[in-house]
Amino acid sequence: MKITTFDFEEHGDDRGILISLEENKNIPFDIHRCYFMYNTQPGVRRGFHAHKTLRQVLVCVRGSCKILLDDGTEKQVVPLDQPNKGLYITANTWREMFDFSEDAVLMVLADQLYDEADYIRNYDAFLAHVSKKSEE
Ligand code: T46
Repeated sequence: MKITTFDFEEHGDDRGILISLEENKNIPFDIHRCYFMYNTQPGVRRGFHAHKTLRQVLVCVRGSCKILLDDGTEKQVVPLDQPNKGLYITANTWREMFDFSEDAVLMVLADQLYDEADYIRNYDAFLAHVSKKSEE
């Protein structure tokens, strides 16, 4: 499975560091939504779904967490532990987020507005979906 991560340019000086995220520049799509999760409780695992079309970039802007990606054939775990690192997740990829540090803030930039119809929340339905896609 091909994993795409980004190392965002840091604009640092003696005041600190600033990172800028811009659509179709260092983010590979038009940004239509931004959401973030924090105060994630110990031991929590979130996600457990894929998207039919949504593309997203995940950035753990504070603290750390891990992302499991699964394309239906292979699984890989990507640690997110630096605010200058982005993980690109395209459609048809099952994801689970876990191992959140107490201070973790996971920010997500998405190319579409929230649409529950784009979610595949059942793992067997996900496997059937990717298998059908590979036959097309
Ligand atoms: C994803 C991973 C990385 C909204 O009302 N608007 C939104 O934009 C989002 C993302 C969620 N919600 C509502 C829907 C649920 O009632 O917030 C609640 C929690 O959402 P969910 O259980 O889907 O959260 P996660 O952490 O399992 O998944 C989220 C995104 O939904 C998903 O697209 O890829 O983060």
